[in-house]
Amino acid sequence: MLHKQYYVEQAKVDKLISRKNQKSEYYNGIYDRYEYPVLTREFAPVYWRYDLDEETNPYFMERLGINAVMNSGAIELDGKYYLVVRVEGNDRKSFFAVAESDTGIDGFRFWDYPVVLPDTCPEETNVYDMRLTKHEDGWIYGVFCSESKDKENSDLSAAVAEAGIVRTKDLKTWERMDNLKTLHSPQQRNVVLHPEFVNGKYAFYTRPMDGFIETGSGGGIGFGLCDDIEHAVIDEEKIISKRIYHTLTEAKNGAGAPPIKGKKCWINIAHGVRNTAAGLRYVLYVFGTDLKDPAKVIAEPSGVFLVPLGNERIGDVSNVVFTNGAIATEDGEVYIYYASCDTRMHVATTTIDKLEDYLFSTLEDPHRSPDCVKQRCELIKNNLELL
Ligand code: M1P
Repeated sequence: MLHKQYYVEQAKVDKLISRKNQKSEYYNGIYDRYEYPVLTREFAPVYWRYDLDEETNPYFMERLGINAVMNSGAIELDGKYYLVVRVEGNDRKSFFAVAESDTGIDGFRFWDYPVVLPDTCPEETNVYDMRLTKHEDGWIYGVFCSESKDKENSDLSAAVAEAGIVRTKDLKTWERMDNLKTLHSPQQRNVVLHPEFVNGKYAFYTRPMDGFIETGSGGGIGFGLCDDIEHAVIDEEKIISKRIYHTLTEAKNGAGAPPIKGKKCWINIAHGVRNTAAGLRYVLYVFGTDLKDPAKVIAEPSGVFLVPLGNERIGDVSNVVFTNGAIATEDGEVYIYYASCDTRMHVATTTIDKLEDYLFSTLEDPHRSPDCVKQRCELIKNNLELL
């Protein structure tokens, strides 16, 4: 017989998992948003958080709390939707855990145990934000941030971010490769593996950074090739999506979900960051790259794609949306998984056709207010002729 509170807490988890999600009233024609998050910390199994033994936990106290579930890699396998979730414990350390769903929009249930990665880096303090790539070499790769203390810097918060690489076939057994080395960038975060070989090599989207928070001279999202995925080294990083003054990428940007192969381009969903009086604001944007040359940007719609709205603006790190996983099904449906405020996970759904229409028919940013007014006047004039 377990403590009676166990049954109360378990019923709460079960209720959340069985709750049906539905499209919200939000409309922009580009994607649908949903009424409920797909995962919050309250979805974490009771047996992850409480000691169920009445002798050692007579007050049924939470012993290992979960603070947040966020930035998740995503993959579809045999018709099921899987997230490799960044779970943050009350101790601030993140780890990965798999949650699966039959629908992709609700019913996400965590597997019993978190992912146990090979512990190959003694200095590594934290791991987070895994991007899952189904690569044409037959493996599923996970590329994540591996963070350690910057021993060269006496500032207690000074850290070093590298890209860790693991691979699996079943999301259960994981093999760890060497961390990615980029010869010209001291730090890396938001690294993504491209799903196909490019010129016979593994291709990565990188985010060169001078420091742990500031990208400094890092000019945006980079692209680089490497021969050996087990000991990955990138020499040249070509900046393909630049940081630009007075745009959503002014402070920094980073690749998000591994690119989705469309009919006209690779669809890249990334994040951009600008500084405000209220702190950094993270939003999503989309760009398209050439199907034969993914380092060549061929579609750059103006402005934001998805921003934090309503309750999504409230959380541990306010004013943030962040994606590192999306699923495109065989019939062209797209599930974009995004976290709000480093706190919870949501989904937005659309299609490859809609995303390509957005990419190629949305105007580009003219970069000056007078030209933006011209764009809008043109739209209004054409519309008034129709009304
Ligand atoms: O807090 C917002 C995000 O900050 C980081 O992103 P970036 O490297 O672009 O600054 C990441 O640590 C991410 O986990 C976090 O959601």
